[in-house]
Formats: sequence, structure tokens, C-alpha cells
Amino acid sequence: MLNPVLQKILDAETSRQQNTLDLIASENFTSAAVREAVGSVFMHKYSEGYPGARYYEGNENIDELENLCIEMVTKVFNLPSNWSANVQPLAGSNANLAVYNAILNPGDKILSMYLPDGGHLSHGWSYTPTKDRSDKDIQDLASDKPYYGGSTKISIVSKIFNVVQYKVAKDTSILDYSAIEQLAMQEKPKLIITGGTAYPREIDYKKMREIADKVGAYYLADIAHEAGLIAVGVLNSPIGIADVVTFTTHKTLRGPKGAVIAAKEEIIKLINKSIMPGLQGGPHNGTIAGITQALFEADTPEFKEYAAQVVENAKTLAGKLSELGYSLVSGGTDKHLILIDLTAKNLGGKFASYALNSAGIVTNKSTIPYESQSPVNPSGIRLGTPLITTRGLKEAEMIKLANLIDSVIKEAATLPLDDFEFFKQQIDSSQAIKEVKEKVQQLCSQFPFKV
Ligand code: DSN
Repeated sequence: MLNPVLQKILDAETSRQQNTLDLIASENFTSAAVREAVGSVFMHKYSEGYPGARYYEGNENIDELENLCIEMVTKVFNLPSNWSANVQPLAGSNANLAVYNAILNPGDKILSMYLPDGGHLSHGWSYTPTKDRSDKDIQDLASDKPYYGGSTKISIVSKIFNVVQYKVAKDTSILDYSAIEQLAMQEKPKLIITGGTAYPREIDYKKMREIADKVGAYYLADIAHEAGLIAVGVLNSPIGIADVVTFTTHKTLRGPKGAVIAAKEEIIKLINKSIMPGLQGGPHNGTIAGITQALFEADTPEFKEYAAQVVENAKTLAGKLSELGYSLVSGGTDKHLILIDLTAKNLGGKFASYALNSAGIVTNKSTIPYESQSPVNPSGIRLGTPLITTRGLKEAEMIKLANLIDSVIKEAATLPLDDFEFFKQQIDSSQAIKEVKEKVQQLCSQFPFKV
């Protein structure tokens, strides 16, 4: 039995999840079977090393579990016969760090996507504080010139490696592959990375492979966000194209929080050493069991239908939001996420996401390409459909949801924005927000989270 204090917090969180519509693009609900596997006795075991070569005794079942998980990654992601996987990374950032640790030396050059355009911290990030920026820094940031980093190294990746970042095209907010190619030719990076957290469009993996080949770079495709959609062919796959593919297991793949690295055998050998003993100790075996269960679930026709519906829902939601007058970064979406540019609404992402949350619609504020505001109150909000699709919402509900989002944004835009605390009070007592909240709760009751 749980401690009553803990039980109370758990009950409150269960109720919050049940009674809100979660549009955070990186979140999902897992099945009861995934949660059972994660919380199982597998979590008790230390198993540093790999199947057949462990540092602790008693790992005969864990060996079988880890081999099964690798087999399921191979099957679900259709790995070529000369590829394998490491299923031990504790998180996506660790997986990426393990790749760098395996194939790069300190000081080597990485070419990755600019963080404010939708890249990821684990692909490197440094910046110059606003007060220290020269006129040239300010001009460069506002232009489509590549980003060479700033004075303050934020991510450990930027402390160790030399990170150069490509931006999306200024007019379309879409990757400009010829500009990336030109930059790669000029910079000669040792590693090129694609992927990120807020880029709504598909990536041309073949084109990126060609660019990497032209400059003799390794190519890492980080598909953390899209893994579930790629696994079943709803989106194109970089498997067999990139040198290394990393992904987290809890987003569109609907597993527990964890990560996987897939690559050619010879690179996986380096990555195995890089993970253990290079970066981690004992793997989280409960998580590996949960990932295995999620992969069994992904290997079904129902999951393929789910993944296709995630994209249909995102496209329908994006279409209706556009019709309602919202500006969407890149004009829409190819996948599970949408980025709304609120600049014309005069409402920062911090204010919009607070108001939506108050109405039971959970989102996150986000920078947009060529962002002019601080990341604390950026110009965008990010919406995603993986979790609401797991609940069973379909196109008709996306239309309702777009209208509810619009009602909240319209109400929030009528309020003064100079004092956030006052804004919060006004939102929390607004009749219009309460009415939206009731409609959100009706949808939640109609599409419950099946515990
Ligand atoms: N935090 C994840 C996201 O929300 O996209 C990425 O690590």
C-alpha cells in the first residue's frame, strides 16, 4: 500500500491526467501492461555489461530480456541485417551523448539544428546573454546566417565539442538543404545531426546522407519525436540511411521514458563501450521490460492505425486553426506537432499556455524560428496529438478542440498583459475560460484514459 501522502499526490495527478486534454507533443499514455513491466521485479537487478558478459551474477533472465528487446527493435524498425541496437540509454540526451562519446573526440565539429528553430539541447547549445550582445551578434541572430554559438556554454555538448547550427529558411521556416550543404562544405563537420523538438515537417534523410557523404561526416538522425510514426511507416525512416539513429521510447512510441540507439554493428560496438563503462552504470531493467512491451504493442495493426490517426488529427487541427486565422510555423504539419506563431495575436506563449492550461488544455510555450522574444515568454505554443489520439479523439473532436483553443486565446488577448500575476487571477476567474473547461471535461469523460 502506498504511503497516504504519496497516494494523495498520485490520486491528484491521475485526476489531472484524466480531466485535461494533454497536447504536449512529447507526451503519451502507456498501457497498463507497459506500466506493469516497468514496475516489475526486473527493476531490482543490477546488470552492468551486456547479455552474456555481465559484471554481476544472476543475470540469466535479464540477458533474455535485453536480447528480446533488441530483437523487437530489429523487427519493429526493420533494421538491416548488419545493424543492431543498444537499449540501455536512460534518456534521449544520454543516447546522443553516448553517440558523441563513441565517434568523436573533444573539440570535433558538430553541425546540428539551431535550438530556437526547434533543435534540441543535446545537439549542443550556447548563447551570449542579451546585455553582452554586440550589434553584429544581434544582426546575425536575426538573419539566416548559421549560428556559431555564444559566450555561455549551456549544454555539456557545447562545452566539449565545437557546435555550429543551421537555421530554417527565413521565408518558409522549412529546412533549406542547399544552404545546409553549403554550410557543411564550408565547416567540414565530423558529425551532422538532424531532428529536434519543434520542427513540424518531415526531414529528407536521403538528402542529409548525401550531404554527410560529400563532407565525410557521420550522420546521426535523432527521431525521438517521430519514432512511433516511423516504426509503422507513417513517416519515412532514416534506418539504413543515417549512420546512427537515436530515439526516445515514451513519445509517439507509447513506451516508458527511456531511449534506444540503432546503428551498424561496427558503430554499435563503439556505442556499447561508450554507454557502459563510458557513461552509465546498471541499465534500468524495468524500463527495458516496458520498452519491450511497447514494441510488442507497436507491432500490431492497431498501432499502425493509431499512428496514422495521430497525423490525421494533427493535420485536421492545423487546418482548422489556420481557418480560424492562426499563423502556423511552416504553414502546417506533416506529422504529430503544430507550432502556433502568436505574434499577430499580441499574446506571448507564456500567457497563452497558462490560459489554455486553466481551461484544461495542456500545452507548452515554445520559441519560433527567428524568435524576437525571450524563451521565458516566447512567441509560440507547441501542440501535439499523440496523447489525445491514444484517448481516442478523432477529426471531429479536432475541430471542436480548435474552436476551444480559439475561445481561450481570444479571451486571454482581451486582458492586460503587463502583470502576469494579475493575468493569472483574471484567467482563473473568467467565465469564458470556465465554459471552455466544462467542454474540455465533457470530451475527457467521453474519451477516458483507460487505466
Ligand atoms: N522535452 C522533449 C520535448 O518536449 O520535446 C524533448 O526532450
